Amino acid sequence: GRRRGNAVQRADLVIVANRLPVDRVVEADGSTTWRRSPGGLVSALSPVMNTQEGAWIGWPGDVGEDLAPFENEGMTLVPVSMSAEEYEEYYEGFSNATLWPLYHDLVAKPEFHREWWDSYVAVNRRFAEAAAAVAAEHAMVWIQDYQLQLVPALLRDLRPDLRIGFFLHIPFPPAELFSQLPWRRELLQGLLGADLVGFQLPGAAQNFIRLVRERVGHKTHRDSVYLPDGRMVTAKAFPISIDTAGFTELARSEPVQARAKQIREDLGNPRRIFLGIDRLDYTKGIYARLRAFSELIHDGHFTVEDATFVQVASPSRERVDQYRILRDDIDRLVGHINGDLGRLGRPAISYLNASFPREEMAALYVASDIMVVTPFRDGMNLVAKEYVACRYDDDGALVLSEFAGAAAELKQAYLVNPYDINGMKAQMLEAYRAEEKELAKRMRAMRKTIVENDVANWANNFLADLAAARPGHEKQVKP
Ligand code: GDG
Repeated sequence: GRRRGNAVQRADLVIVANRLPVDRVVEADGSTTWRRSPGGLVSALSPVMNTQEGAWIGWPGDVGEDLAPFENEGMTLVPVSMSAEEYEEYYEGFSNATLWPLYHDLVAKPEFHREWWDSYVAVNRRFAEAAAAVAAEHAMVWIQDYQLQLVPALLRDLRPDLRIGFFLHIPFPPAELFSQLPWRRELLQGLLGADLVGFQLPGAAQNFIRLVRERVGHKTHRDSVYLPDGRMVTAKAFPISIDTAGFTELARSEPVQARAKQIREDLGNPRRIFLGIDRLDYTKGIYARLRAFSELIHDGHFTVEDATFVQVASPSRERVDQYRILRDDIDRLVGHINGDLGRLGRPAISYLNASFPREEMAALYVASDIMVVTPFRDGMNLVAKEYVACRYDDDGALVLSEFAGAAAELKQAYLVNPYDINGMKAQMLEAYRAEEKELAKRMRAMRKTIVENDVANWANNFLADLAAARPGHEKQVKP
């Protein structure tokens, strides 16, 4: 990308997210360029961004550097700088060791540190200032996720003319859990700076509304909050989705088909391949699902020749303590299971602690018979939807936790409670034994769901509601 110095075009649509939608690439001659990162959010938003003057504000991925805004594939990218200390306190600390476990049902114990909070406030302010500087008059600003919950209010203070939207990608906890947070009121006030606050599920929106009523004392009715200054905030569910057509096309492509066949052969052409794909995260229930699978072999329901489990765990947040502990636990469990149950050239579990290109992911989805998605709590879970998108022949089974947001839509999955190992074993076995006709009936219904609600629908629905919201200053009734 080329620098444009100070001549940054003011934008009508501004996305504010922790990360910029690009990754730095160092060319052979040592120069750096930027390549669009593969995320679903970028592909969902780039059509809308290209029809308007769009800007994206985010952290470029390296600490301690100051980069000027630049143009990339039709949008202005505005890098926000972060020191190494801020990265530790705002990102690894408050975002991922305080908010992440607190918002996921306390699956791990959240840590509360006042210095982390101070950093969170400082970094949120920097993002808000960057947004205020780049947004055109009456522009729409859409802020993403739990790292930036103070940005709506900080931005409204600077720019009351803007329409401000916020979307939370992770669950929003019930009052009983959220209330542990020493800064609960500040966070709620931060979110209330938005005109529209979006969640994955209606229950999360209700949790938010109840907390605002009880902890901030504002009047609420159904999905609306009425502020003393006459402004109104709407809290509503917008279940996120994937580029369904894009995944289906990729799955059907010749290279992915060939690679899927190769994968089955490499695994020794077992009758059934089970698959798990997750960021290596304690919310995802990887440990419990591998135990359930190993017990099915141990109990004699099938052998390692009949069935094998491929678990991809992509490295994530590796410097956060809880993630290191989890990695060690899973290393030990996989070693134990393969040592106990594996035969020469036939491990029970093929465990890959690595990231792969999108094409390889698609080939794994195509190659596998039973996708196992068992989070203890998950905002949505896109992996479940991606698997369904890749099963264009209406075959394959999805085993899905009822605690993933996706379960509200993918009702025909083999639903499980990941805390109930025996229940999980029963559903995995049922999926293993299911007749083709039964699988096709379920898969057809799930495919219909994700064709009807893809990520473009998600983005358009949110932006249409935000466009219809009246920005705060117009609603103020001055005595
Ligand atoms: C958060 C919420 C919500 C994973 N490993 C590789 C790879 N992936 C891709 C998957 C999928 C995405 O990453 C993971 O999305 P999930 O939804 O499954 O989970 P989180 O990362 O926790 O996402 C979640 C989501 O935000 C969106 O709102 O659904 O609930 O927790 O797309 O395919 N992709 C590639 N290589 C990998 O190794 N290329």
